[in-house]
Amino acid sequence: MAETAEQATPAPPIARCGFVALIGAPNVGKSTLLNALVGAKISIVSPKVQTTRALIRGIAIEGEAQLIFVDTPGIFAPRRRLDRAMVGSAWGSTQDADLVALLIDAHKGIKDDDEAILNKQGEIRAAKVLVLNKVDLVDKPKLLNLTQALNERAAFAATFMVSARSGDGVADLKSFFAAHMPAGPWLYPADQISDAPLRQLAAEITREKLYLRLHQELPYQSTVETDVWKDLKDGSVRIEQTIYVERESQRKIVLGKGGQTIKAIGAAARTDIAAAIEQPVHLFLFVKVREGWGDDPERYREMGLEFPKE
Ligand SMILES: Nc1nc2c(ncn2[C@@H]2O[C@H](COP(=O)(O)OP(=O)(O)OP(=O)(O)O)[C@@H](O)[C@H]2O)c(=O)[nH]1
Ligand SMILES: [Mg+2]
Repeated sequence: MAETAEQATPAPPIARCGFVALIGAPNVGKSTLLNALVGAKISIVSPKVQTTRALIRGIAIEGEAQLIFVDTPGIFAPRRRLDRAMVGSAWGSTQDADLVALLIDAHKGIKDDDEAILNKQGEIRAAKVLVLNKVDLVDKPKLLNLTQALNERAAFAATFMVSARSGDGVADLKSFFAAHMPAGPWLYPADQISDAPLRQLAAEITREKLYLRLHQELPYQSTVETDVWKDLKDGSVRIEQTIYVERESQRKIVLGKGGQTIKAIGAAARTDIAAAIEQPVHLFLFVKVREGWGDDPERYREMGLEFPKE
């Protein structure tokens, strides 16, 4: 990843480079699509809504184009301060994008959150494409009706039908993006696929395992931070992370009976972090109660989000 910058291949003489923002309601498959477009796990995925919390960039090369994909938090009607920060960052991504891809879950169809997003498409200056995702779950005739209904709602330059999970249609989508990027020099070395610091990537992986393990309300009341990252002489890394929750009762849930839950989360996270950084990892997880962390500006800085005033 970032460490390999020195070995970069130079950009071709007639280069293209641009930003593609992936937006949509929660759970439509934005992060899965980002990972499929880049061909590596950059952004965490879970069956729960509101998994992605901040903008995550994944970088790919297609021909002479460098594509910088921006995965975004799902857009929904925000209630809490954290929701507002997440939704604000998602809309913000559309302002800096050369192309905006609006994802719709083709299986679920047009829901309230999609409606609200469609109503604001006029505010996006960049060209827009429509991406119907999860087509592996839908019959063809339904897709055609949905395509028609959506294209009546906003001016999309093109419509794509993909399955981010199986990879179906993703190559065509990527070619389209590449052909529509503006001319300009590459912004990243050719072999760089992410710009996230490893500490952040590691914290996200642990949060994913927490989400996958605990299915109740809890995930939204938790956040993970990497406190210590120490390279050891034997080539391994010692990583210490804190899982913040809001109440003692939640801390007990994360720990589990005899510490079983946290142990399982730690084991799963350690394996994935080690694979991501290609080094052996010693992972130490701590769980702390921090009441109202959702109103603490420092937590937002750690997540890469702006702190909304209210
Ligand atoms: N069947 C099917 N499931 C998919 C597809 N793409 C994503 N999913 C599943 O949908 C769920 C949500 O995927 P994510 O990629 O986390 O969705 P997201 O839009 O990033 O969600 P938020 O970050 O919460 O906004 C996961 O369980 C994915 O495995 C697809 O093409 N087909
Ligand atoms: Mg996501």
